[in-house]
Amino acid sequence: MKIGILCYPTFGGSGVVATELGKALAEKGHSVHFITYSQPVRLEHFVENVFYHEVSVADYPLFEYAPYETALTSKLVDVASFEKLDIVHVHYAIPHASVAYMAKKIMESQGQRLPFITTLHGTDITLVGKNESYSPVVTFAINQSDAVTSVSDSLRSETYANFKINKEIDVIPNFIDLRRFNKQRRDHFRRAIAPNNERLIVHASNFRPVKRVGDVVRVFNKIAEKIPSKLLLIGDGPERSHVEKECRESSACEHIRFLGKIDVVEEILSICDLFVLPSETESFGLAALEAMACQVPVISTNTGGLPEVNLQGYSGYMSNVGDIDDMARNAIHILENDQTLMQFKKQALEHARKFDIQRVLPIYEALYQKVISENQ
Ligand code: GMT
Repeated sequence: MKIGILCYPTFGGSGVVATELGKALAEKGHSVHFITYSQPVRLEHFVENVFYHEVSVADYPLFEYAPYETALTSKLVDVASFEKLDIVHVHYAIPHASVAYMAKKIMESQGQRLPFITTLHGTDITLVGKNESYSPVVTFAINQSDAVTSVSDSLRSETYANFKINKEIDVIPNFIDLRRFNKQRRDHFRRAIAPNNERLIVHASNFRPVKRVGDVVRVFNKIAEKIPSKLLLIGDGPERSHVEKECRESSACEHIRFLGKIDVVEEILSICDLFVLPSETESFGLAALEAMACQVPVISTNTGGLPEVNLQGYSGYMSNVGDIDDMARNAIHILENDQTLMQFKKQALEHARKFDIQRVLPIYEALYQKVISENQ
């Protein structure tokens, strides 16, 4: 198949899922065309059958806001016509679903077909999409999609609850490439970061308010009171300076390290003992799954799709949003005993295997085939 993919190219989960899916499809022999405004972060190496088309937005003094959607639509039409795309898969509804709809209509006017699938990822529904400045367009574009998928049951229900959707939404969970995300031997890193064999706690996110990174620090302070530990914070974003301030004021400040945006997150995860994800809302929690694949148990909230990823008492524990004491109690339970920790690590990996990309990829391929044949 010849597949076009629209996504955000940044560190966000939806862009990561789109890129990993595209690479895996290309490995199976499909031609995959990414169309976005910069090189997707996970598209770091040459992959046969993967093509990247950059969207450039022509500026003009009249524009207070440069019309990215128009430029993206034009690029999609151009690529679809020239490459003879069979289908377009858009990740994150805003603005990609309405862009794909517009492109489909333009192609139709030229006597060509361009069906599209919309995958909902979370904030396009739960935070941004339901805002009245976007919701009419999001609703329309979802309903016009040839197929709609969501990354968890929870997100599917939220979509039906918040929008007037007259289409079936298929749940296709996010996935993990276990060839990349697995526990690697990085003992020298561990010795450098935790010279006295302290426990290593980790968090990775885009440091947006919804991630509640301050709670990670609060939970860590409580853990560090009981168990010698270090905290590694991976990522960057709008909340980082607040969190840094909070760290400086915390009792365990000297044990907290900000690593910023690093590409090889799996190498850091490989040396860690516990992942903390205290999000306000999380439609799936891909970062938690990446940790579990590297044998890192997860302390998370029980919001959104997290219960579909983190199994209570098995791959880790879940607590109510903001319940620092409960999160710290559960963390200490996992960390205080070597045997318990080993057991949770093993179980985290076992559960992560259920999301192996090799299981999920054929589901997407079958959906593409179905949509293409319905549109012939
Ligand atoms: O979490 C973010 O802020 C990024 C966002 C995105 O769209 O890039 O992530 C969403 O999609 C991920 C991939 O499907 C999910 O794992 C995240 O749970 C989801 N984020 C939220 O729902 C807050």
